[in-house]
Amino acid sequence: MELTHFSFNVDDGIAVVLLDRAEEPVNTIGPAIFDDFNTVVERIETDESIKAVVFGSAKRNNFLAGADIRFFDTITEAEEGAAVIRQLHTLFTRIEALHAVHDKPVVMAIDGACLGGGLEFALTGSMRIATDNRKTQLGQPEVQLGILPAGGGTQRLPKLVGIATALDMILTGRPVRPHKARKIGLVDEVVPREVLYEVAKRRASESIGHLGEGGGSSFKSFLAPTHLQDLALEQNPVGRRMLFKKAEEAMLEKTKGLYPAPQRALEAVKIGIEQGNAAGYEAEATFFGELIISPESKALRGIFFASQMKKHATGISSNAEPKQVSKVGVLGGGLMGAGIATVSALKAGATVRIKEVDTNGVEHALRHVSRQIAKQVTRRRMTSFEGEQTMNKVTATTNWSGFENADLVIEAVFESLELKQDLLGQVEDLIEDDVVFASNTSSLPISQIAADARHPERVLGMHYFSPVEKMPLLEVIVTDDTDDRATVTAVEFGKRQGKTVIVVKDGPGFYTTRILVPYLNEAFFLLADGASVEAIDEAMVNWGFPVGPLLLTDEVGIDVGAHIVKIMRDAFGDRIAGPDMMAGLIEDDRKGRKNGRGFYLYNDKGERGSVDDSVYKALGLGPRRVLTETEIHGRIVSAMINEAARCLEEGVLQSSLDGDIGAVMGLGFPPFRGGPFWWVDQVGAANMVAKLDGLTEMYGERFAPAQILRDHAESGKPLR
Ligand code: 3H9
Repeated sequence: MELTHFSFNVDDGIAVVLLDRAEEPVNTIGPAIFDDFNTVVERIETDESIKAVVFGSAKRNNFLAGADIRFFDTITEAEEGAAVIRQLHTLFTRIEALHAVHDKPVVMAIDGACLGGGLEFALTGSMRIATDNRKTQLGQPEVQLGILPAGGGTQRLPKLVGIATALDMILTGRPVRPHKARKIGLVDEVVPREVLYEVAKRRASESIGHLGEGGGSSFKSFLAPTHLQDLALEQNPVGRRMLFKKAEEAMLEKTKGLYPAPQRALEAVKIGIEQGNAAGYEAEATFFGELIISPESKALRGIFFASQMKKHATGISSNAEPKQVSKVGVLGGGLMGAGIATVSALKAGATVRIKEVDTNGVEHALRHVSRQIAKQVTRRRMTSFEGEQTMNKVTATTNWSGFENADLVIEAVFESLELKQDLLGQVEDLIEDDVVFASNTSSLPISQIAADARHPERVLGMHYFSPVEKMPLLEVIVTDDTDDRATVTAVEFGKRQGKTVIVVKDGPGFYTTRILVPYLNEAFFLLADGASVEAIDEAMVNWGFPVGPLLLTDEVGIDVGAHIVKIMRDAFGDRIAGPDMMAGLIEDDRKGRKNGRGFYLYNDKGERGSVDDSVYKALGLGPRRVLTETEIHGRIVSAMINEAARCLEEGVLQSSLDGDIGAVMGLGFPPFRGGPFWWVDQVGAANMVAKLDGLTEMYGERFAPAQILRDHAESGKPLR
């Protein structure tokens, strides 16, 4: 038996089969290993000396990461996709039958990622044992790639953990950690990595002779009390109908019906429950075929690969080496500063010194960090000892003590050029010549902040997004003077903080803020043209943005928005000027959520209510009229995309891929549309130009298409 992707050892009647795609960084499943897999199963079925099986992985921290996502791009027809899935179903059904039919219990020994098809494979076993390794996670992330679990996940998972829990995992794509997996009955035991195979072999041996108790749904898990409760509700047709209805409502509320994959996944679960496994598997295959060639899935896969590529990117073209950062100084312990401190200690493992103006600020900053760490402990992502150790890395002060040792200083104070310049000057008096200074500004040009710097080559921007702990993007901004060493230091440290990093050229608004301004401005133009606040925000949410532009203005702060819009207008002139409504709002003391007065009404607790109709009077606007959603999102999105294209044309962006990553991860551009450039490729650059030309005719030069769009319209070449 020649095997390329597995090792196979039989000891005392127990076959230990380890998957190892030696040539790949992680184990994945796809046609390339089907033959090997079938050979393994056949040997287990026929070799009488084998009484039980343990399946595991020869890779550290990785059990099986699911289907090989690269393979998906080779599928061009729905039927082709469905056929691959049927083949996989046959294989998985045979593995499930090893216990149920051949009386050979199968124990899945799981250490590391067990995702997608990986979990579906694990579900075919009689029992699952997982390690308590931090890298161990079990999940069905398929919807995040615009497909559904198609290796039996929509059928086996609900039977094991109950419909409600399975739907939660399948529809959100969120993985569970080992202890949670144990609690919901997904795994039977959680053990330290060191004893995984010893325990797995023992359990395999103990299970020999217990025919029928395995077969995909573990006997033990079935007896868990929470499980019985769920089953009582779920076995009752009325209860079940209610459950599916609620799950569908919650899903539609989130997806606005824009993502076909969760809808199909829910349908597949329902078909399996109501019509039986065979119908359920067939639904999986058919829906997979349909989804895998859908534009939504292609765009989501495009984002996955783009963010994987960014993990390897340094943002520079030379071989400059990054400075090793172990100590970070953070100026300002407000929401941004404290967030930066948190990810620097928690994710990057650095020692952090925060400087605040007074003891109140110090306390506030430390409390923020401590809360974030406590959350990790509660969620069992770290032990309380590790939590304490991490907290010990963070200190705060009202003077400059500790800053002289920093390897990197990140400034996160109020958006005032003078203040930032002044702080840079003071820091330069303290730090060594090779220490990098970063400003977390969202709009001020870095070259202006560095105007009087003694060492402008070590000054750059590190633009984080709020809340820092959650938002995945970091925009590193470099001036003509910034050297490669500083750039790569910021990029590598950003990655350690868990960020996807893009490097952009300095300029007003850099990339993300710059494309946000025309987007917000166009919302104001629409208000001036008679559209209502609700209509504008709803149209954008229905197009796929997480919030509408006017609610976003309330969230960011109308005063902050006005400040940014002014900076951009000063820099780019009328081309990027809005209808100048912010001043009227500020005069009417409207700053947004923070003072409870904005486009929306807020109660005493800061909870948002409906639109505040008095806002129109404050803006000097008359009665509203109906504008179609197509007109609203057509104008707003075109304004944003056109500005993104200018950023590419001017070299602010290093690539269109960065532009897509920045818009999706920083601004919530709908991921299923792939980002501004991916989207232009979908609609066609020629169509985009025609649309912008039409808008220019109607509304003026602000819509004049970027030259790069015209070039691509002419050449027909894609932007991505
Ligand atoms: C599925 O399973 C469908 C089924 O229901 C039905 C059909 C069977 N494919 O992230 P890392 C590569 S859909 C191809 O840096 P980490 C990755 O590109 C699939 N390649 O490491 C990178 O390559 P490179 C559902 C993959 O330790 C390298 O591995 N599964 C795949 O931070 C290292 O990755 C998922 O969605 C893949 N499936 O995280 C899982 N996975 O070094 C997606 C990884 O050349 N993957 N690579 O740039 C992940 O979530 C993380 O990669 C993982 C490791 C947690 C596994």
